[in-house]
Amino acid sequence: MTGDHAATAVFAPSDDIVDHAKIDSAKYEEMYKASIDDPEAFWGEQGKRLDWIKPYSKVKNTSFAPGNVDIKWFEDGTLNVSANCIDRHLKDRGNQTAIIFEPDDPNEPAKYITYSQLHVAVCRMANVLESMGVRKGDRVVIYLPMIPEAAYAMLACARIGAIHSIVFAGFSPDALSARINGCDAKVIITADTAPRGGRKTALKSNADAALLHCKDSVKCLVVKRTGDQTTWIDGRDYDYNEMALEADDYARPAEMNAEDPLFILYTSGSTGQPKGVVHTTGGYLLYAAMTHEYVFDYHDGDVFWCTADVGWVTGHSYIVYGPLANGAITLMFEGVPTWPDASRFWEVCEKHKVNQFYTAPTALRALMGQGNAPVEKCDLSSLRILGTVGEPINPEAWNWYYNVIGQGRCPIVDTWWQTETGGHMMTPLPGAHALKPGSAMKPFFGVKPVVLDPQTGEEIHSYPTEGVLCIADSWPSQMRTVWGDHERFEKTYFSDYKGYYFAGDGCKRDEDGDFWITGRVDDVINVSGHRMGTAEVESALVAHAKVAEAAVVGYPHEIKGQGIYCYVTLMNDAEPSEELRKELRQWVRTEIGPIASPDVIQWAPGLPKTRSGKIMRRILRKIAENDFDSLGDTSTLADPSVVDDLIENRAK
Ligand code: 6R9
Repeated sequence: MTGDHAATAVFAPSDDIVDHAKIDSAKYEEMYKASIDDPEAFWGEQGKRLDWIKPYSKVKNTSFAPGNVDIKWFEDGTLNVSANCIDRHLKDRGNQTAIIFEPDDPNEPAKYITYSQLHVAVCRMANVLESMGVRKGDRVVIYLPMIPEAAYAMLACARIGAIHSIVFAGFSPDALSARINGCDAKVIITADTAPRGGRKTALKSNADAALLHCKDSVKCLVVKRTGDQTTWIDGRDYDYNEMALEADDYARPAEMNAEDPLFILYTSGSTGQPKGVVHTTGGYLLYAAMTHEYVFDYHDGDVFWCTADVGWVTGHSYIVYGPLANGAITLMFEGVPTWPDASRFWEVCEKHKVNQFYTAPTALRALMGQGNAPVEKCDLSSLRILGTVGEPINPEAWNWYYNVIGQGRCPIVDTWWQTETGGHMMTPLPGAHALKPGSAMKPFFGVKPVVLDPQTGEEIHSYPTEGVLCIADSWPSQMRTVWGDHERFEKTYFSDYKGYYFAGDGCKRDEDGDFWITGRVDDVINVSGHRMGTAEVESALVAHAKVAEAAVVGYPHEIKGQGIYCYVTLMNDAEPSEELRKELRQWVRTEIGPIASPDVIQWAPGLPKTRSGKIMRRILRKIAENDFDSLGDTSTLADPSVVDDLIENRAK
């Protein structure tokens, strides 16, 4: 991932893509310049995408000043998010599908929920919540699988002005109770049990276990997904399906200030307990809608599929809020990519004629390891735009995605952003940019990325260059605070580099001014005085035909300062051997250079990943350091047992 790469591989969009696109390169330049030269005018105009109850007269009032970080957008305007995502579409597209629900089991029929049906379902859920005592400003925790009721619940909260906090359905009871207590929720919404990959998660019993550690007053609203038997506590547990039948099918949307919180989403940082990231109403929705339209070049009638879970920010912005604000057709998938087999994603694309497909590199690498046969049996001709999010994508996965999935026809938007940023920050636009595999390319409108020298904190203006990635000014969907702890907000994001939002990522800016995210800066290793992105070594390793996945960390090395420790997952048909180890070492030396020569290669049948698919390098670093006593919390891993295996087989 260097400037050299950038110079050799460039993929310009086809004429078809450019002709169809809402934004071409001239338009991008013009709009980007306008957004930076005069943010007030630019966002004042863009704000008209939303329906306001009371229009705003002020647009931007933001400060990153040390000790006084304060972010407000459209501060005197009022609106309602659910009215913007539903009611305003009823006149023209009441009978159009809003949500396609594809269940875990391919033999269970899909559901097509129109905007009119969505309206009724959301109003009913809003009335159910009100009848349980939920009022404007109250917090509601949502612990649901990927079923339409998850979207109803989010929008029902928005409708009455309650603040939702979604906890990913894969989290444990402990994580759940910590979040219920952290935001002092009045109600938690869950389901009986949740099918996923042919198995079932006992959500209600997890909620029961969590609620043992919460205030007695917390109520539990239970959605029926499978009809499985669950324990029931009268007075605490409420039956959603029964109550919804009785509930009125209209609820008036509450008038909310643009700066009223819409949701809290807990996310982990490099230190301490997870933080409650707070997003507000007006700026967030506007930015989610605008990025959804332009980044995916969404046109009316397109079928958009984001494979994330609503428990992560990607699901919030690009399954629910962005698409629905645009009157789009959004697909919600309950299952996993590899069940019943590795063609599931592609079968769903064929079945629903998906036009935009948005997923994570980790899923692509896993599927790539299964070969091309599962893809080739499906008709993927409906696909027009592909997207990735969550981590840097290595060129091999990128090429596979581009050539095998997109058949060389579909631009890939590599979208760099964070829970904290609410929406895409850097990404190519399909009709505007020639792609470079692995580069997030250019800032979205209104985003001012800067590269700082990590030692001096000074802005680096020349390029090619490398440094820490910061954002110099506010954008509408920026997080506003950490729930209940504004000081932590300032300390985490604004204290290392004063006057800037510090994202925690490092980046390169190549000779064309295009950005390459190199990963979290805490993942940077320093080998014999050479700084290296662990992602670079990983990328080299996975470029080898026998490697499915790799994670690289630094570990203390007597002579070099830090050595390079590689965890390598081989392809199904490859056998670990001493020869292969040598071959891989030589391979990396040839790919990057002798300074990147791996010191240790450990075979890893599995890597410790969070349930959103991020490799937990913190744990891998500890294992590499032989420090097994301070692995920290492993309960949030998708499969905690891989850690035991890695420890047992730690390379000597
Ligand atoms: C949306 C999301 C944020 C962190 C971020 C960065 C990494 C996300 C990326 C990417 C390289 C991309 N990240 N997208 N790195 N290229 N396209 O993932 O939010 O879960 O908060 O993670 O993910 O390191 O700082 P979140």
